[in-house]
Amino acid sequence: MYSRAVTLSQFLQQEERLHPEATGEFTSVLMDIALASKMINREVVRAGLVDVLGFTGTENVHGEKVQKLDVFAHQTITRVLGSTGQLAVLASEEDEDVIPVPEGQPVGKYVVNFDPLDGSSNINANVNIGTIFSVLPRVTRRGGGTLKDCLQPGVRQLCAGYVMYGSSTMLVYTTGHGVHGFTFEPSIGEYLLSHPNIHTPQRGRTYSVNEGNYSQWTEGVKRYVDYLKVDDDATGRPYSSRYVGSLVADFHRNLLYGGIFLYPGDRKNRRGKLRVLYEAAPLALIAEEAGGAATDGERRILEISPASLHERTPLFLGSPDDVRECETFVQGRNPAITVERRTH
Ligand code: P6P
Repeated sequence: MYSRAVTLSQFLQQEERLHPEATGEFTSVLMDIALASKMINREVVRAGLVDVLGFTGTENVHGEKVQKLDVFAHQTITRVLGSTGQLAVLASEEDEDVIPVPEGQPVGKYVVNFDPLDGSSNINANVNIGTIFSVLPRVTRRGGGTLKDCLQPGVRQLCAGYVMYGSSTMLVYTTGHGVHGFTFEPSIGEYLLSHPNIHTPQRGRTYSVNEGNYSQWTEGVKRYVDYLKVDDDATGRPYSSRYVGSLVADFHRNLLYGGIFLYPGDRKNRRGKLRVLYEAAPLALIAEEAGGAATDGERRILEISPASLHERTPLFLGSPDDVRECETFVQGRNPAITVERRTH
């Protein structure tokens, strides 16, 4: 039944053999992330049954109500990864400060920034949610890792990936040698290679944005989204609007089918809503490795050096031709293009 199946562990070992200098430590970090995701997946798929839903009555560092699954995912990843001796420090969306390796545990040479359960507002509606992770080399030389180890530009990432919990749970990652997707087979508890070498289409026909924020957008973003809606067969417009409101789900669909995801800054939040370290940067590495692009409207996401752990950034992410075209509107470089603005 599984004669041709390749597990995540077998795939990582094959990858490791391509790099004689590899020590296996990095592979074990990825396997630990996969283990934590299996533990989270077990609770996510049962969420509607064991009253894990609902609020803990506490709030996270962003003043957002924290739901039990968020806390469980955060604690699971912190516990599994913190006790392996591979990490110097961790950072989570759910924690205001960095998370040191527990007292008495050996300190390793890697750093993991993660969003334990992105899309949490969708938990109660059984809509896809996800874990996003970013693996970096530590930059400090001795002792426990510090904030400096976490605050690195995305180009320094050794690995980036996400786990999408849904109708089937998938783990997608890159180490700079292709983007590879694995589908979880619960009956054997293994991730099986299902999407080797993912490449995103040069251009898509889909855009993903919360149009409820239209009135807050800059003129350039408004013109771009209006432009996508104009009926023009020659340029493949109008595009279809697809917006789940769960970053991992919207990104994953556009990665496979093509298209662009936008979370622009606006009058209320100039930097937008999404965070650099554990949302934009890991997905930007995956997008670029799959042939796509990721920008804040002016520069590559991967070149942003965040000054703080939860720094936000505008995000335009997806098929390269779509992202480049979007940038020309955001930067006001194509005033000649007339765009009908729908008033209804
Ligand atoms: P809005 C979920 O809360 C999240 O962080 C991302 O998963 C998602 O892309 C975005 O926020 C949705 O935000 O403002 O459109 O609800």
